[in-house]
Amino acid sequence: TTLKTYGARAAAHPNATARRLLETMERKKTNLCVSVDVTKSADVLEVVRRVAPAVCMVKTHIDIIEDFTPALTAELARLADENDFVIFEDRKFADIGNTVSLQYSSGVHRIAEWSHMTNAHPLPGPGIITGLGVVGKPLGRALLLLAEMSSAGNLATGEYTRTAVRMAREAGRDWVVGFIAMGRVDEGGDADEDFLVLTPGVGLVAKGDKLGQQYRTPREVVYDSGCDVIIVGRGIYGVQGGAEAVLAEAEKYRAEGWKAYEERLSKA
Ligand code: UP6
Repeated sequence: TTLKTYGARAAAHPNATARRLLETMERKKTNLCVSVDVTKSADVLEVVRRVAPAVCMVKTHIDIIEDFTPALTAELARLADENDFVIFEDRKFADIGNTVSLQYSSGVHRIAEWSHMTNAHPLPGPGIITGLGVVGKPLGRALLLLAEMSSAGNLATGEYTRTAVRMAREAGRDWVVGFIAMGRVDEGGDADEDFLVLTPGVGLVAKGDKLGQQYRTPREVVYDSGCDVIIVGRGIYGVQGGAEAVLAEAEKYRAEGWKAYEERLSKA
């Protein structure tokens, strides 16, 4: 997987959202996902409009927005089509199948309506995948499992991680398209298997925060660890210098991430 181009992987992928993501990555030459963790609708849209040319994906935490209305998610969906990126609501579902299908389809946020991709903890067992699939599969959405985490002391290690990968394989790639993980947790699979690995905890400057976050560079994540998408939050939207600086910083991460990918392709 790590030696194939994003474009070649797109052509062979059974899931429409994964295909769209991989095609976008190839076309825009970017494996950067910006995590827009700000709490006002106008600020979310401002950051998204700025970084749009540099990203393949925008990640949201819709439940942190203080002035949420459906106009925000409608505008995000419109911007995604206009600027060619995928929306990933980082909901981290973690309940029984019946509950998560309600949380995914209903409530104030109606995540399934506008978010192309979402994610779940494998903790509750395979019912969480099935429950989300009842809602998301008919819409052509895609699901990621959290196989590992970036924060210090997390419990998603060893046998837990291996079980997450097994659950994804059993669910089928037309719905579970990959993982949140720190590296290639999917080694040893069939030749035609192709999971996406999306990796948070990426920063060029900071090494961590006061609450256990741990950062690695785009190169460590993409070249050394073989991950597919780098997820960057505060390193981009938190940069000093206003809106201009945000795009410049996103472009810096895009260039770093793409260079690491190109070098990885010629590793062999
Ligand atoms: N995130 C992590 N680590 C994980 C899973 N998810 O940091 O293991 C998410 C956070 C945040 C983003 O919820 O939205 O990725 C990282 O933000 P940062 O770059 O500002 O640290």
